[in-house]
Amino acid sequence: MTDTPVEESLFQIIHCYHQYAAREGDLETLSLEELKALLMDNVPRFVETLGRKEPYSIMELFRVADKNKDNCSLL
Ligand SMILES: [Ca+2]
Repeated sequence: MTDTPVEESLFQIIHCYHQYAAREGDLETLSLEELKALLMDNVPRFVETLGRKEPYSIMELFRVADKNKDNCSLL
């Protein structure tokens, strides 16, 4: 059985996450720099929208998503 389009998209997102998470430090988490690179390289229009219309910057997005509150990585 082949993957559905949604499954294929999810696998691509997971693969992308791991590619960027492995760039520095913990291989399983995204640093702020890794998150910035992932967003700028893969969803530039989304990032542009954040800067123009939404009060959240990438830093704010990172802070909110920082579940363990270590200010240095996202899981
Ligand atoms: Ca990392």
